[in-house]
Amino acid sequence: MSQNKEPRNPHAVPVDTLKLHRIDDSDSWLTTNQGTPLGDNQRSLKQGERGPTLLEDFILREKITHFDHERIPERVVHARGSAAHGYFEVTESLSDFTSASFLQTPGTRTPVFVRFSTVAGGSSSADLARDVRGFAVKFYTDTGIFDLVGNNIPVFFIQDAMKFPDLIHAVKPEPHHGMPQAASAHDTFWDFASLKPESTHMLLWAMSDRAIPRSYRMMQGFGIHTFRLINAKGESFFVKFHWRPIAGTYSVLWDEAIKINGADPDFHRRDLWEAIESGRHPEWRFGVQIFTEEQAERWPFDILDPTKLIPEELVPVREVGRMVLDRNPDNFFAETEQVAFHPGHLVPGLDFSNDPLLQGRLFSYLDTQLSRLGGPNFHEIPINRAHCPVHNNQRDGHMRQTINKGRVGYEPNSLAGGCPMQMGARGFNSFAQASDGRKVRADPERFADHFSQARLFWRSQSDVEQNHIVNAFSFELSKVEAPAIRHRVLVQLAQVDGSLAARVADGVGMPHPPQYKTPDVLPPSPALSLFAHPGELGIHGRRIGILVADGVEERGVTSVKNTLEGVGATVKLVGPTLKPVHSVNAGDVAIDCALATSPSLLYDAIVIGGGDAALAALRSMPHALEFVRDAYLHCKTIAYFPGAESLLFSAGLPQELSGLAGVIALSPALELKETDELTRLITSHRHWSRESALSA
Ligand code: HDE
Repeated sequence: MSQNKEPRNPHAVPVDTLKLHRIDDSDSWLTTNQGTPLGDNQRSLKQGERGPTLLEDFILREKITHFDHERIPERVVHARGSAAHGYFEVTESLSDFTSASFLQTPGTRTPVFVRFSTVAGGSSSADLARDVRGFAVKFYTDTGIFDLVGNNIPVFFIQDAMKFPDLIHAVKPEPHHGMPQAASAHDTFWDFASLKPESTHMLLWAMSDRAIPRSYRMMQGFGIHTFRLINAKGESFFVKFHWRPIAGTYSVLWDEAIKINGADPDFHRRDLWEAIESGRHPEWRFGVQIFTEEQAERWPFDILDPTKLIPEELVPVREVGRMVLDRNPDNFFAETEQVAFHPGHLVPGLDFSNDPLLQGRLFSYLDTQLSRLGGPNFHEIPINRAHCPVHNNQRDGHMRQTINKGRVGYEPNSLAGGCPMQMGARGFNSFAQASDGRKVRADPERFADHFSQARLFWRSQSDVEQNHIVNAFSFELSKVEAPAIRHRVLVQLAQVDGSLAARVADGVGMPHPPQYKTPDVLPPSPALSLFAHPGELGIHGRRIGILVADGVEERGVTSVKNTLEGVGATVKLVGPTLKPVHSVNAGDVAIDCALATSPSLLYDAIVIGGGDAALAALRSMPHALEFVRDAYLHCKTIAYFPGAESLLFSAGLPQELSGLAGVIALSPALELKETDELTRLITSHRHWSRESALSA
């Protein structure tokens, strides 16, 4: 490059500010990883133009070798995930209960990195699998890293870590043919589940709509296990951790989920990314259920059993903080892939309980990082580094970054003035819990009740949610080939509720199982319904698709778009192609998405623009008919301008539109009462009465 030419990379830092000794004045040259500038990055080094490639080509070998090793082993579970940066802010001091520094003073902010994930699928599987979602939060506190590695469901399949490899082997693709990907609907999963009755409660959650969330932004999070808080006086309290989305808890329908997986397998990943990019920062409230050992003794379930929850009606959730995700990662691999969570990353003021599943996890996560991230120095990868000082005498190891200085690598020492030294009472100290048990492989007595809380969950669901649970069991079991396994699951369900078992049996086409009488140990808990958490955001952050074509009446479309965007919704104009459409009255209208790539599955509600020619054209397009039909089947709000009735009828809507739940006619002038009603309908998410009418 000559002295006068601009560097090719406009973002390059001027070389004089870098003060590097380079061969000329530009930072835009390609180099090897050793900094050697490349003369040619197009061709390998050969013996003549038509000759063999030479082994001596260190440039080619370096490039290909690096490429060959670009992938690291994916997580054995939770391989598919998406993450974001943000902050946690304490809103109510917990100093009476814990000395954890990040929970002391209202207003204190702690940086966080949060990774959401599915469990069973590989890293390239689709987002809308029926599955539990991981909800892992890394708090970079001023006294070290605290990882709250939870899920979006408050209980788990098994009670003891010993069974985790079996559970995962059962749910993962069957080993002989590697199928199915990211799905529990196969024999080995239900074989295992039906032989482990402790899984029953979790099975009901996994077959509920919790397992097909509308968005990561709309999921609750749970620490699941009981943890301990320890205050400055050394007193300990038990605690369960909760995250509640301010966007409310919403899900999609199963028919929608399987279609979204084809239309946009990155649906959740994209949703999270776009929400943050557009400034609609996802937010959760942080809640705690605090209780004492004496309280726990009186309850009919064991608080060390991770297949049980504590109903909020028994111990209310106290909101003490909020978490906001406001920055997308810069690099997926460096951050989302390399982040290493571990329930054993704990700070002073917190401690574990003896939950045997949690105890096993304390071994597993450190162990898995050694093989996934290559060695014991994974804490030096930028995303895993503590934000407070780290001083110890650990040394060396694979890929060590720190260059430790001096000759002292031990403690106690005098040669380094005794540093670094232990902190005593102000440092991390485990709660001195008394323990004098016999060495046994055995469960506490209350671990044996596998059905009371499954029944509690079932009885706490609305009719719509119960229908969806029945449908999900029926779908999954219809994919199970061995009749004996299907039968065992039905017997398992009969111990939860006779009608549930009978309805699933009908759904699968099997005889009804015998009746059981499981007592109602706890009253229903309304908080366990998805519908109990509508959120605080209305239609803010919702996606609305407006269907238009050449000949559209522009006035109404522009008004509805502006109105909905004005209240925080994302609005996309969907046309036959990306070409702007001609309007009858105001020139061309720009299109955001083409119909074939943007089905109504990707929207929370749809609007059909007016204009006779536009509607006549849309009526002849199969994708347009499908757009409307799916929105109707999935119980979404459908708004339409004059003349669109014939498109709705062609798509299969009943001839009598007035009085149809969630279907609203708009006038081109778009009156205030119409927009108010439209906003109310979209806020209510789905119009379930249509679903029952459709299945009747
Ligand atoms: Fe995990 N789990 N798990 N798990 N888990 C992993 O750690 C494991 C369990 C959870 O976004 C792995 O770094 C065992 C319960 C989340 O990176 C691994 C047991 C809960 C994530 C592992 C459990 C979870 C993981 C895989 C039973 C909810 C994703 C890669 C004793 C409270 C974290 C990794 C991320 C990941 C082991 C049970 C949540 C293998 C042995 C219960 C959210 O270490």
